[in-house]
Amino acid sequence: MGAYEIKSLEQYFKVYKKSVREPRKFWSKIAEDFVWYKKWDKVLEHRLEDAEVKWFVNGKLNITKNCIDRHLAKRGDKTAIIFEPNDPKEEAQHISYNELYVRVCKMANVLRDQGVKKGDRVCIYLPMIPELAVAVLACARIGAIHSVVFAGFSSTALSTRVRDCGSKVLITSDGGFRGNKTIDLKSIVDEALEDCPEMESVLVVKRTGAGIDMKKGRDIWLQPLLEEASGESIAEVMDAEDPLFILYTSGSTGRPKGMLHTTAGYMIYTAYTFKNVFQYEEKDVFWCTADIGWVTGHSYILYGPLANGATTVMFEGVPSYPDFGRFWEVVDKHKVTQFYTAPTAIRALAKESTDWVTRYDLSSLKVLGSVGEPINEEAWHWYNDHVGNKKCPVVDTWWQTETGGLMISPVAFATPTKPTYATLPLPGVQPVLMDEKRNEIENNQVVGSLCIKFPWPGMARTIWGDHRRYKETYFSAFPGKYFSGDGALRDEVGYYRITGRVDDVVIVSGHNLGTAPIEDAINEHPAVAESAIVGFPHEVKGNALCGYIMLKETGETRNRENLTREINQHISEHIGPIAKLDKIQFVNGLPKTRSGKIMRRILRKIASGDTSNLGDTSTLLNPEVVSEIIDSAV
Ligand code: 6R9
Repeated sequence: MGAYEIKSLEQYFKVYKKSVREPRKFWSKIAEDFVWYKKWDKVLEHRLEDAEVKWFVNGKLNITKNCIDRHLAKRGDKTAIIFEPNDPKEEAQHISYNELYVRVCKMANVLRDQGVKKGDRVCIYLPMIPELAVAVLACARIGAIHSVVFAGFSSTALSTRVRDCGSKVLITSDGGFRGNKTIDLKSIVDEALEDCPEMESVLVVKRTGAGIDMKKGRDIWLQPLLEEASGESIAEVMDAEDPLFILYTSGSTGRPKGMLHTTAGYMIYTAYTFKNVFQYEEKDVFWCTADIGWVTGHSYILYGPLANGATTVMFEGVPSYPDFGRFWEVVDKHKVTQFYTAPTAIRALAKESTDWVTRYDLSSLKVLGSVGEPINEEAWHWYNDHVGNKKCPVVDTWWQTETGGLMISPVAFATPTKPTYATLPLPGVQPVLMDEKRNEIENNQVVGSLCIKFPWPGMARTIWGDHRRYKETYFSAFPGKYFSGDGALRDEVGYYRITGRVDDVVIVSGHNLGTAPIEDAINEHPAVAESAIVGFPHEVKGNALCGYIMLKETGETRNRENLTREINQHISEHIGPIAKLDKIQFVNGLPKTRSGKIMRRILRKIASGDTSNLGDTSTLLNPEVVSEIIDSAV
């Protein structure tokens, strides 16, 4: 693989220009590097205003041929997946491409024996164990559509998803290990399936050895079936636009949206972005700390790395177990070269002593990545200084479940980085900023709603079962353009900084204020651990700001009034007096989704004094903090 590789800023600009001028030629040249049963007739067909996009029309392929089979001749003994268990005392597993091939084929045969056919949906509710990767790839091998549900989700969330995609087979385990906890996954599944009468079989992986109920006629232990199964399995011939997976993402309102990704475009896009942004080389060991239950895990633990024949780390545990050095211990142990994590993890670790970092040898690291939310300046510097030793470019990658792969991001060693900036669009990505009157803003040093005006291969094609909602959510606010729901600022050289969801922008006295930069400013105060800013209605200003602030030491004895004054002064200095907070509430925790995002929607309601209907709180990691915040509301 190597078409349009980027090794310098100059080359980036050249490649980018090519991708915009001749997108069809550009992507077809990259697509040539993959294995096809039959090449495409046409590179692209699209009508964005109708949310209709097709890439590599009539091309035929199988993604597992590209992620596994084609590597066997050259890299059969190379490690594809390093499995690092939750408990550091349990031995890590090195799964070679040869072994992965056999394991995926076996699982594919088991699924076929269960009657799973091309186009059927298979839900996967597993902890971060090798069987999760194998199950995902086995679905892809037989053309079944996988729908991975993050194993931290509740039974309600699971059953909603199982029903929405109409899955008749579910793969789960007896349980999972996370830090010092054992999670009883199977009983969550049992509860979820009470509402899913269509479910026919549940394949159960043994992981914890906990005694569980096996429902007769429905539940089957997986390992004995795998042992029996053949290690060869023919890969289904898939159309380029055949569905590969459904992955649910929560909307700001209503039911979760089952984002549907298809085969060829997604494969090519994740592979190309992986290779270039992280400057992946053959001997590298890539570690993305996300869970495969999120899109980041799909694209940058599995498909992107495997399509490149890379070694990818799969970590079962958490950053704080058995201690705060766990990430760095794993980097040292497996000589990780690229490390990709989320700002929430960085902030949590930055609260602890740097001794946890310095006691390990991190000299193998070359590139650091960030994803999931805007990274604040303080966290960026901590990451850059203490983890990267100021030698590893920090790629702040902006993208979404809907985009399939990285969209705006530095290319390591090519794009000069700038703290809190995702910097420049990747090849093939044509971002635009839109103003309130729905006009494209041409100049720099502006803020606006971030849209993409031309299709890219990795984009989702629809919402499962609801194309109209797909069109309405993403293609109607700015007709003919994909609307990301995020706001962004473009600086004087054209670098993008994501300011947060557009619904996180608050207009105070006619000024657009992104909540993320205000939070940045507050977080720089030495006593503050984390904060969330929301707007609430104000008679004179239209909106005013309320800050929910968590202190590093919850028992902070300093006078709260002084602290309030200091924080506001900090904001005045960093953003301007306009961004000062009208209300401050010191809290013990912030309501977060299981992927670590602060649920500002809930805080917004509390701040405006409307706690009657807080909407769906079932995906919160810590629902208990909500009542705590309401009870002590100012
Ligand atoms: C990949 C992923 C998408 C939303 C997105 C944006 C936020 C992600 C970001 C970022 C600022 C970054 N987001 N990466 N904001 N800088 N580097 O996270 O997908 O879970 O669908 O979330 O996350 O708000 O719209 P997803």
